[in-house]
Amino acid sequence: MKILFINPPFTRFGGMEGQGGKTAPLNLAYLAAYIREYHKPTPEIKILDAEGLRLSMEEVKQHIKDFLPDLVGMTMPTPAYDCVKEISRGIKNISPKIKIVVGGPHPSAFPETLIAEIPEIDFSIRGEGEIPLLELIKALKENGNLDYIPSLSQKKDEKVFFNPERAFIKDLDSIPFPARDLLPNEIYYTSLPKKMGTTKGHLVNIFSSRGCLYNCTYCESYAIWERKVRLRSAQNVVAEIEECVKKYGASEIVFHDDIFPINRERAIEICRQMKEKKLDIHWACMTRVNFVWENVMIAMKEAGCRILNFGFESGSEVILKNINKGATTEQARAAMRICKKIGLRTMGNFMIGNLGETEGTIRETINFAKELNTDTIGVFVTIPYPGTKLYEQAKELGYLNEKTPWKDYASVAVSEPPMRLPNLSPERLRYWQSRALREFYFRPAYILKRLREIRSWQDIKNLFDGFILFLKITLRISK
Ligand code: B12
Repeated sequence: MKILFINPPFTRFGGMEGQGGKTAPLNLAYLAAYIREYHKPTPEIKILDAEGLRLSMEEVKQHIKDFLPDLVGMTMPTPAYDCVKEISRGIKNISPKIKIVVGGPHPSAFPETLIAEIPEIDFSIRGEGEIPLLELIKALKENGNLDYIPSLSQKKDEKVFFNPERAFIKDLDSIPFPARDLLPNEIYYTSLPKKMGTTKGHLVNIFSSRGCLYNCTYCESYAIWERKVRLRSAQNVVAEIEECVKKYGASEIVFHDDIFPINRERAIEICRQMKEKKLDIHWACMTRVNFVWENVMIAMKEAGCRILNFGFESGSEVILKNINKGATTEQARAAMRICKKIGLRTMGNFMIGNLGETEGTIRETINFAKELNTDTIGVFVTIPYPGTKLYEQAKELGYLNEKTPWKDYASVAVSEPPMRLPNLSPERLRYWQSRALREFYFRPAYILKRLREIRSWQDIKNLFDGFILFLKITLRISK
């Protein structure tokens, strides 16, 4: 059996790029590794990172023709909708025998309707994909019954049948490390505050856990993982880092967990083992303002952590409550005091255009961003992703713009914003987004601070790259 996993090239297909940088599609690499380990005989598997390689639709179709797989698996964030549809049509034109399965955020939000909307797609899988995909492959091979496969949507007599049962892997250590040998590793890099102080080697992304404990209204984590967190053991995580360093020449790592130090003891233990193994890497991770402890942060810095990425979201307590953030501005201030004391660089993310937003609360957010004075910031217009509470709220209030194509559910600038607040026009939101970035970055004290940090040509180049990214984003916004 031949399986081709595709990361659809949606940013080239009319979608909007994120904040720069290129990240490996670890979801597909996890699925590939799991099938390789647990399906015998081992199928022939390829991953086409068409998004990372910026392939054209023609190039994607050519790859499919050349490999002629039995099954194509595509990951599908919402903005990739049209792109996945087009690829699916292409596949069935090449050969109607090739089966197509999709998974990821959009199919997880619409398990009962998606495969009816796009007739070329045979199956979709909601949430964690490893177990259902393995079962699907086995059943397809044996012409078996698909009805018992958890999380699977299939078509019968032109109707969609969705099995709501779920199958989460209990022990994350039982999942093999992602199949990085199937990825074009040399193309991945980070746009995080350039960068983490290293210039050699490659960027590698890692997940040390799955899921999140919180219920932020704008986040789709629940639809994919439910409200539970599963952790890999420190030993398992460090073994993967070691593999990345030794086998793939990694010198920079980004942990993509929702909250890396979710468990203090485990975070400290990961750091201890990283130091013990003398892994010469710099790394970044995401955390929450109420998950910043001085002893943990010191251990993280000593183990090579350079950047902490925060979702502060808003400077208004009212908005923080509205989005159910479960954190306060005071906690954010306290977290920043610790980071500054220890000397960890910080990146702050903010949203504007949430329910209840006014020009007054946006002003609070801009002032708050300047007060926190992180090393860099990102400011995004809120998008109500399907599968989130916010999507339901926006729909109920009549704020959802039905005309917005799925490709515009992307974080930078959008032509037809998916959510229209009665008191803030899209133009006004874009104005404030651009203004927030300008006010933050054009402060003389900030510019001086960045100039003072210059130590090498690489630093000058990094600063220049950062400036170009800033121009790209603000010009796009003000279009
Ligand atoms: C880290 C992260 C990123 C990273 C890495 C993304 C990546 N693809 O790995 C970066 C910063 C690059 C990123 C970019 C974007 N992200 Co992001 N990201 C996340 C985050 C925080 C974690 C993702 C994660 O846990 N991955 C771990 C892997 C193992 O899980 P997974 O990707 O979900 O895959 C599992 C299942 O979904 C399923 N599955 C996935 N694909 C497939 C395919 C098949 C065939 C099958 C069977 C199963 C399957 O099986 C996998 C293994 O169990 C989530 C929030 C969250 N907590 O989930 C948001 C999230 C996924 N991102 C989101 C968005 C919007 C984006 C962007 C579109 C932003 C933009 N540019 O505008 C891009 C899309 C990039 C892309 N090609 O996927 C949204 C998606 C919402 C939506 N409906 O589309 C999320 C849910 C956050 C949110 N707002 O709620 N993101």
